[in-house]
Amino acid sequence: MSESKRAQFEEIDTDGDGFITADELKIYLQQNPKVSDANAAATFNFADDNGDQQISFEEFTAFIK
Ligand SMILES: [Ca+2]
Ligand SMILES: [Ca+2]
Repeated sequence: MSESKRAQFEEIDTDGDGFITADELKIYLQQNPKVSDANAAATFNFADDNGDQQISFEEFTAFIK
């Protein structure tokens, strides 16, 4: 369970720095062309619980559970 979340997190975190940025999330979401820039940004802001413009693994797991 947590293993698959980690794998998904690492798939989105393309530069491997341990945080997902808005650009990384947008690129991931737009693999599905139905996701607009605005929706990607809204998803990012929702997941970024502490507002530091990065999604940590902790925030990510809270977001997708
Ligand atoms: Ca990253
Ligand atoms: Ca954050």
